[in-house]
Amino acid sequence: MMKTGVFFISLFGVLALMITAGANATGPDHPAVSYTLTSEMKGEKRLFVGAGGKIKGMVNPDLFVNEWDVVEITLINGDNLNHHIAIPNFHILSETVSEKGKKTTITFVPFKSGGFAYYCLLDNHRALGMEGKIVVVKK
Ligand SMILES: [Cu+2]
Repeated sequence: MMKTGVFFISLFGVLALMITAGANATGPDHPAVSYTLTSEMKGEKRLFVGAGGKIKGMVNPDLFVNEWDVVEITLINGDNLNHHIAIPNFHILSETVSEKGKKTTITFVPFKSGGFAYYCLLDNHRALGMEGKIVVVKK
């Protein structure tokens, strides 16, 4: 009886620790910063457009992040063309979204500071304008 009681108290302690740690942690479920982009076509142009927050309505916005923070970027298909988001400097390539309204999210940790391109390589979209910059600020 006594042993069972001790076990439950320890278990509760461990759970409480896990919950506390979870609340403070950053990780894929707790990004330090998140941005949302929508794909748009304007005539021949293919573009990323900011979909909320500080970058709302901005074309191919600069995305400011801190080095070593967990960063989340969501791309929403806004035009029914094939799109993805690639950031080769951080070894990132999202899934392709092909239908209007479909989303894909990438999560990564920028491990070096500087300016790095993000773009869509599908169907010549990068050459047609679908490219922006991630600005990683040194911590
Ligand atoms: Cu594209």
